[in-house]
Amino acid sequence: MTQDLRIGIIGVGAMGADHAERVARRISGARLVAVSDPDTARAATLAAALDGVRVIGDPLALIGDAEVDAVIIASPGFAHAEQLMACLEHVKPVLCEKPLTMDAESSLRVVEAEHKVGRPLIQVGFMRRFDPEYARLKQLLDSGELGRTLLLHNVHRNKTVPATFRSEMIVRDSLVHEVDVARWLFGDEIVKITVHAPKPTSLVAEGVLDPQFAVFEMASGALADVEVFVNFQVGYEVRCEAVAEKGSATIGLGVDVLTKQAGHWGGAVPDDFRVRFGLAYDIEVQRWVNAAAKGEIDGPTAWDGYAAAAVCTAGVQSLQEGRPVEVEMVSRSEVLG
Ligand code: ISE
Repeated sequence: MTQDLRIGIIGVGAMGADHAERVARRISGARLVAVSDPDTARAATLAAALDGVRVIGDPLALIGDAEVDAVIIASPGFAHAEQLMACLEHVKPVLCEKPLTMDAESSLRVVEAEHKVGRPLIQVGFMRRFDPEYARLKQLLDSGELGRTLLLHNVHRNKTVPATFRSEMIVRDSLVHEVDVARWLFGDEIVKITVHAPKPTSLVAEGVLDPQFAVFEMASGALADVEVFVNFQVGYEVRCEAVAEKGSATIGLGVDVLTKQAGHWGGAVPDDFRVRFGLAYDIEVQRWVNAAAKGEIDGPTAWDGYAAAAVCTAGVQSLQEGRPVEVEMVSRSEVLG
């Protein structure tokens, strides 16, 4: 009988708690054994509700713990760099929620450190790649049936976010998903980014630039645009339309169940990403567990995390300076050989 992969989770806020539930109840070949969170009461409550889960106060101690085989990092982005380095030091596979780190420079250091270890240990939580609708879109575009892809139009709306979610976080924590989606769907790097800020909604704190409208220029000359609106009030909506030479394809219309009732028709809008992307997270974590058990990863790499961080670093600068900013990235072969 093969042994379950023993998993420790760092950060049990909304996303970490969701992953804890997932690993404890739905993922096969894995067992949740430890959690860590600065809010020790929150960690203790979660651990008490699940069998055989310890609370380890210090996240670095969790990473080093002899009973933890692999780690999920769901702490805030500013804590990632140190925790990722510790995972590399202990040679433990890690699924790290986005962003990889807060900027291009620190992400590059992580890529270099992983390269020194000699095998991929880091997978980045760009879960949309595992969403069945996105996966079908990717397959369709790659098949060439529609010809060359020319444009992507993206919409990314959250119902609300906490008041601590400032303008730069909209780039680093929300827009970063479309950065990865554009790189992945086009199979190409983003070379320039412009983040426009229209007059903000009156429903956010003074100084928060929400919504934002970004334009990515791909190395091949293709373009992608993204509306990100994190205080949309209505619910969670993520859409992507690819326009190609011989047709277009749209995902995220949310028309799974259409009801007709009392003179009206309609469907439901999910409240947040845990609902909309629940299946994508399940598939992502299951595939990561299967791969980690074999000493591999199966999804977005540290390099993908670095590339996204480089684009977001330029994006934050574009937002602040109100102009297009070229993305600065080292060449892949320079770092990875
Ligand atoms: C959140 O962290 C996510 O990753 C969600 O997918 C995204 O929609 C949201 O804007 C972020 O805050």
